[in-house]
Amino acid sequence: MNAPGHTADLFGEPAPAVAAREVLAPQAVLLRAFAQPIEVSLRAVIDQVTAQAPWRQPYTPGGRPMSVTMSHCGSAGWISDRKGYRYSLTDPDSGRPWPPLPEVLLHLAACAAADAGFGGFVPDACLINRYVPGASMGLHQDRDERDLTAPIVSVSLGLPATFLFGGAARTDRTRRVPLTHGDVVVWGGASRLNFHGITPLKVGSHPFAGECRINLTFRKAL
Ligand code: MD3
Ligand code: FE
Repeated sequence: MNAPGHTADLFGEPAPAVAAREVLAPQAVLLRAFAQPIEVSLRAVIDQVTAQAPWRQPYTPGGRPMSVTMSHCGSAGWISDRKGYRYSLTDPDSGRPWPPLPEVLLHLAACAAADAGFGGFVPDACLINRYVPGASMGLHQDRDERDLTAPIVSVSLGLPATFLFGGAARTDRTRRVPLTHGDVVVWGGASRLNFHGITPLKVGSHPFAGECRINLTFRKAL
């Protein structure tokens, strides 16, 4: 699908039939700036969600603080505590269900997934990670979701970051992929269990998120 309000429209050019795509690996597709046309709605829904489920710093099961802060929406939220990593139907900080997954986010995730060849993607969890300068995410796999045939859709917002894209084994060599505001990546099938991470965020400022980077990941967790 065309990203709504694509800037090409402003210049009277025909909108591209599909977004510009870069294939990172089999079934890992980067859609550059795909989310940019709806950044104003994204800012609004992130503010709504984080008003209901405030940013919090997760701790590893070993008791070490992670450097990102997180919020969640959807029927399931990812949590980490002394008992391990898992999805929970309620926010442990409030005891209430997570805020609902806004329609605009469901639509964005489904459109991006369909563009990358994963039709019918209906996520039930959206993890929201916030990075400040120096914050990073070490190499890991995402394997807490029940249905590993569903893709993960990620949306990068605010400051740029360097994404580390590895292989099926922790020791496989990693590729560095710069991700900037509005970039959307769909990871499924053959790449769904690849190791990945984010290098320490560099200092900077961006109109969308000030001195931060925000990443949304859409998952089918339940
Ligand atoms: C590749 N987040 O929340 S998003 C995470 O930018 C996470 O905050 C990073 O890794 C971030 O778990 C990276 C891109 C991403 C997400 C899931 C993947 C890439 C992936 C799953 C499999 C392969
Ligand atoms: Fe991950």
